Amino acid sequence: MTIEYTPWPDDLAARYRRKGYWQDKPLTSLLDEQLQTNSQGIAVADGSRSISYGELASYSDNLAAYLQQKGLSAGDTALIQLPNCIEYYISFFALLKLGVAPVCALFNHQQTELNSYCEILQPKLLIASSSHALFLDNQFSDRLSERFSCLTTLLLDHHKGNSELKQAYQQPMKFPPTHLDASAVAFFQLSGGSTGTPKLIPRTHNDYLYSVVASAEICQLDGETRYLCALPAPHNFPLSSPGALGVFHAGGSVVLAPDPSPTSCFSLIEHYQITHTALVPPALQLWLSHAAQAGYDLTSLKLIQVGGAKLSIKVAEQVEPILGCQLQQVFGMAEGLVNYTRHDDDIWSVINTQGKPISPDDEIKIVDKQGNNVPQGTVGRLLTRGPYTFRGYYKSPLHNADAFDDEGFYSSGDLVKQLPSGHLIVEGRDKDQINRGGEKIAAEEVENLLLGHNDIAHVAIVSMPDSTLGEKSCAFIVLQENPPTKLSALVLRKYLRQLGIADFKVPDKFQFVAALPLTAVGKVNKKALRATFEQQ
Ligand code: OOB
Repeated sequence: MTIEYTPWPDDLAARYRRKGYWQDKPLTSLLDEQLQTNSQGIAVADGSRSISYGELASYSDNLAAYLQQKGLSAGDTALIQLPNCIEYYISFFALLKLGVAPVCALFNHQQTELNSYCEILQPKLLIASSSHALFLDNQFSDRLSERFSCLTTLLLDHHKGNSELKQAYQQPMKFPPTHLDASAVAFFQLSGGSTGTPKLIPRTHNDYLYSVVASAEICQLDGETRYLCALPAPHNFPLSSPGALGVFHAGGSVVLAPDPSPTSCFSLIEHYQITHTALVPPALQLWLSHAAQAGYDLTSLKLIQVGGAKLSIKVAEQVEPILGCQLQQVFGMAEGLVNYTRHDDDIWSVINTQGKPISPDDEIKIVDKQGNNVPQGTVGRLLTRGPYTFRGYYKSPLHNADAFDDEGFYSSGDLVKQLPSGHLIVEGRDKDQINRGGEKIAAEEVENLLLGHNDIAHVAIVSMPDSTLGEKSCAFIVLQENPPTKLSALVLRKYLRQLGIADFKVPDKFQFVAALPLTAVGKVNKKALRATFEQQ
């Protein structure tokens, strides 16, 4: 059985192979290579524990064999939700070795998100952690198993003490290497989204491995790299840009932090002599303001990557003087395209641009509303295709018809301009999404949940400027006539939390209005709603 996805056209696939981007090797090959030469080297540490490359390889073999015995096989899918811990990479590689494609939920996702992923993927396996409130007892996992009959295997990781997951990966078992088709789907990335239902992004072994290997080279990772993974481990940035997978490819070590706060990270930087890390802009701001008085030695840091949301020039300028290391801006997306400022870029480009694409074969179009190319240096909508940019969301033909142009370019929803050097500057966004300090909120998803409330007639969620997060979210609410109860922000927050959505999606502000402004064609005029904050 194979997992369906929209393939690249034959001529482009042939080109990507000819140019050596696609090597027809599975993603797991980066682990096999370390096993040959560096099996004693530390692959991952999470504060109190560490495992070598040899252990990562054998633990993931053991788990793959255990899951095979339980009936999982190539072409199946799985849902993983784990905090930043060693078990995340063991599970990820075990599933890849089996040919089972996981979607890796973020740890702050709640029942609404997990239900949606199960709905789309119909996974056979769930790997979750009892350190998440949803899995403290069996209520939610029982409900999932009842609702999704495909879900036959649940592996819970008990944070402290023994668990089925730990027993499974520690029990030595032979897992004979199986042939993996490198053009098949390896796993699913999560889309930041701009629609009512979350979308999944199939990533193949070939395309993902290329982005990892090329990124590791651009960021000059090597066996001495010690990378602090403080953002959620499954996110595309800390996983592949070059992220943990790039570090594994280079034979360095990944150190996991529970979150990107200075309190969690600074002692780890000193202890492990961290050389590289990846942050979102709000976390960088905290690092800058705490570096001096924290009393930790941060001098091992060589490179701080910052991405996920626009970095202000003022903050970018402070990185070298305060943290004493190089800044790299990263503008990427789970759908594929990743841009980096380079080591040999001039200071101006590092501070003022969001970098240039990984690959000479990343094709960029910048177009106006009618789809015509704009003159160079003019702001327009960014479209892209290339050797690691996907060609379609999983099982979403209608949405795909809008998300791609007729040449197969993906429309990212970002407004950018390109300099003659190829560097891109992100100027804004033309998608119904709020970027809350790097965490993406699809407005429609939360609007639909609020519309489920009996007393709400209309709702529109837009971004409002915020000095720390860049943007926060505001819900404009029109109540039904004569609602029986008095609705307040407090009541609506509680309502959303009871439905179970990630906390960052709960609007920061609720504004009750008599009516929503409409455009000439009768759509909600979100531009006008956003403008109300500019006037304040
Ligand atoms: C990364 O991936 P996603 O999928 O969470 O979000 C992608 C979107 C982009 O389309 C853009 O709107 C925004 O996030 N974004 C940035 C940015 N980096 C991402 N906007 C302005 N400046 C930046 N530097 O966020 C992601 C994936 C891989 C590497 C880095 C970030």
